[in-house]
Amino acid sequence: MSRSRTNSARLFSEAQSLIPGGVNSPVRAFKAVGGNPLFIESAQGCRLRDVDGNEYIDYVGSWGPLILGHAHPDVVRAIQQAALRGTSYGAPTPLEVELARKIHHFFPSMERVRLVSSGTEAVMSALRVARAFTGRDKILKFDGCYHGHSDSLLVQSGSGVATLGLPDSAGVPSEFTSHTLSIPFNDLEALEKAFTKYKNQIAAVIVEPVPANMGVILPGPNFLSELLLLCRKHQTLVIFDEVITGFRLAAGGAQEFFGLSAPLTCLGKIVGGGLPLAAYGGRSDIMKLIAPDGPVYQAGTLSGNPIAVSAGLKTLDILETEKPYGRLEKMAAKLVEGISQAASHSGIALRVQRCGSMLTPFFSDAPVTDFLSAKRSDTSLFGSFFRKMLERGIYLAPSQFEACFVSSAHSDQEIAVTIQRANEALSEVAASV
Ligand code: KE4
Repeated sequence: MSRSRTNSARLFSEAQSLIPGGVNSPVRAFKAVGGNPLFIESAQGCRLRDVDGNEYIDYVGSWGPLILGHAHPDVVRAIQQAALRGTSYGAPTPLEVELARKIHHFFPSMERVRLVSSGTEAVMSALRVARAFTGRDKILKFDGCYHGHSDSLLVQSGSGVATLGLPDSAGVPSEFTSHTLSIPFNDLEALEKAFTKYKNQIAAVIVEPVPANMGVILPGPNFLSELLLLCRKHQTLVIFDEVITGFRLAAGGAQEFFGLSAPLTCLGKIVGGGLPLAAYGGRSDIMKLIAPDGPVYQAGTLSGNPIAVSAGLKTLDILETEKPYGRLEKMAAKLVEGISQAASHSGIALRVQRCGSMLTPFFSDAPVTDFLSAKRSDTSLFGSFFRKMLERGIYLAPSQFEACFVSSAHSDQEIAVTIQRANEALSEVAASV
């Protein structure tokens, strides 16, 4: 039974006459999965409601921030109370000190923290201070990882760049990316070769410790620890881009999850509780270079604004008291098991890769270990699966090169319903090939 989408369609056509692609961020456009984007009216817990009154179980969670689900009452109350005291002062507040202390508590490697308004800003700033600290220019990233849309990082990017099949981005002069190296994820040999070729030139290696922007890909058993050792040997800093993994894999992110420590870390999404807030930070001897203490300039009108900080603080407080990670892990594992069984019943080659409560169904019969193998998966089957799940009221990430997220607002009941709907959808997909 197809759902009415007339209001979404009308709004999308109007939006396209005012906003590029009708969306304020490309991945929302459904370009890779076909059909038009839904316009959302409201959300509560793990459910979205679109402007045509259709309801969906949501596994996007605003691309990661909503680990507690939508409109958590305590988070909403914190936002309301903060707003009554003013929305932004452009001056320091006690809340920012409290949030910096809490971030340091969960991420001991972040001895000093600077709050900003987006993950892109956090990464841009971390790269700048890494270059200043080392006096080197080159940055090394991994194919398929996405670190926001700053010019020098739009090289072999994942997320929306991969979703749209863009080579990189127009409008970025080659000089701006001439210091950016990109090698395959999970390839330590390529990293060693880069260090040999660019001896003493690489300021930092930036990595999503568990990439989610080419779909969820697991680091090889010793990849991250070996990467950290190699970088230390070559006096190259490591930036763990934990915009997605931070507070997602564990309260202390991938660093707690794997028992590692990075000189610099970027956070976003969950740390802002769904409001525009991100952070970068790390060793105090590096961060002391940031203005006004040092010569590295970085600033922001709304950095650390009390509304976003209140939402972030309340979110971290709830994560600290409720400790949902074991339950999130169990629900996500059950979901993966159920979808995998459904795929094998229908004879579809599907591997669901998961780390903690983030997961991606790859239509591939081989393990997906890097960008090349991710791009070998059948994106048209993914699109067909996405549309059939959407028809059945399940809202997955509208791209093969993204992650789905389970929140603490999901329950075993929603997981069971999702598995049932995946069974139906995959049988239909199998029948159509
Ligand atoms: P923002 O500038 O979008 O807040 O963060 C950039 C960023 C940095 N690092 C990582 C690992 C990220 O995943 C992101 C942003 N993630 C995408 C989704 N994969 C945001 C969604 C969008 O672009 O609309």
